Amino acid sequence: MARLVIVSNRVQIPHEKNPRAGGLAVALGSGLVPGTMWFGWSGKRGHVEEGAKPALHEAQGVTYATIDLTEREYDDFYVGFSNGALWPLLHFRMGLFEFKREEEEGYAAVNNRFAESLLPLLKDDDLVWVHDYHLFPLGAALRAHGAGHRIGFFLHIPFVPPAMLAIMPRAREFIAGICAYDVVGFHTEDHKKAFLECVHVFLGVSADKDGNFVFEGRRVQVVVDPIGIDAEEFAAAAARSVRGTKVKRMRESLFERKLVIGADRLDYSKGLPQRFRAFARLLDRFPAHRRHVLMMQVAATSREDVDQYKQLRRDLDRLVGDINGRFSEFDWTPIRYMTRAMNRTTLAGFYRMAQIGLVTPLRDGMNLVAKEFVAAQSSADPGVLILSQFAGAAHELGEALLVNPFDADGVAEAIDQALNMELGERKERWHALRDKVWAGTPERFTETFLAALRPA
Ligand code: ADQ
Repeated sequence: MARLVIVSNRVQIPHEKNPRAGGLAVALGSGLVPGTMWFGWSGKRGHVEEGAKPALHEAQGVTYATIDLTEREYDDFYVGFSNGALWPLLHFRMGLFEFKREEEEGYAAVNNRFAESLLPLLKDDDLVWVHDYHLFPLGAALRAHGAGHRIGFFLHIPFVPPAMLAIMPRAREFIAGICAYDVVGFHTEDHKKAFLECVHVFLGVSADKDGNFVFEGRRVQVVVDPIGIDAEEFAAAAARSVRGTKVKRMRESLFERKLVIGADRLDYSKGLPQRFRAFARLLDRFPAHRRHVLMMQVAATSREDVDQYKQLRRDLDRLVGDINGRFSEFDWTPIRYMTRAMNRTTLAGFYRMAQIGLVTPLRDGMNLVAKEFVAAQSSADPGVLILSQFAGAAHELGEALLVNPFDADGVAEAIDQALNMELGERKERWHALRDKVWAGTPERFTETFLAALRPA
């Protein structure tokens, strides 16, 4: 069988200390089978020798091949174009979009260096699967160096309609570059539709009803493939964790109060200021909940070299201080806020003991926290998932309480509804969600994509 070669910006080698919070690492980590090669950036930066070869590392039958970045490449490719331009734009945040031509060039140059470093490692019949927005032009760069492989691309974040993409200089070339792939995958029909509209507007090419089109002689297939989690494993971790000392300490600290939990990377796409304001709105409008509920937000710091993230962190510190200052009583503080990553098993236990999972991104490709919250619940007394209608997960998890995260009153009302929800309704909603979350395994995600990528 053909070997699978996964390419992503950052490679997560299993022995690495302090694994980072982040959906891609979690999702790919559990889908890797022996024989696979995973290629990408080591996370190290500094001096890079001209023509340096990738470092190779073997673990559990998987080959990890990594390259380092120079400081300049890190600034232009990662901090600049990937996270200062593409990330905000594709999350519909045009006001945060910062375009600099030298960063766009740095982005293209790093993609080119990825291609040059990867190509000598490839065997003729390898299937190459490229992941995420850092590497949009990698397929075209590989082709430019002569790669005739089947190459696929999966985007883990949303895609925008043409009117928005138009703010990107050279939007046409950007879209044309993506068409160097044989297969392009998205989490939802919406993202796929937006991409095909861009193909139509910028390239003048229309897809057939299945999302296939031909551009410059290459047939491109566009697929929808929602990512999932290993629910069985996460549920077991949650069940284990609730018997452990951390959950016990947590329970004691609550004094029978209800717990609303949020866990995210500290990222403006996750809607944290809006979430805190909605919680304050709950306390304002439904004062009976004061002293009987508290919200815990675990926000793992992320992309700390990007200016917008530094600003967000300062804004959140102040906002939480304001809300706690305003509502706290001598024996109750409404919001517990931690800016760090938490051990996955502990987090699973906290999800299980929480009455509400508050997952309210302003835009999200999928959002795995929503699925993890569902997986962690006990069937006897499940908590309620409150989910943003703008998360990709909302397409699947319709039995959650769906909210518009921009509407503080609406979110406050949903929290009130969830706090008052009878056990019967909670069970009914959870059973429906459970079936969907259990069906969407990482293996299914990989298999669906590879079925499209394998040669006919
Ligand atoms: P992310 O934006 O990173 O992923 P998400 O899908 O929610 O978002 O995944 C986050 C992961 O990190 C989850 O597994 C979660 O448990 C973990 N995590 C979050 N906060 C944590 C904390 N404080 N401590 C420890 N762990 C924490 C991107 C896209 C998503 C898409 C994924 C996968 O933005 O939309 O779902 O890729 O495709």
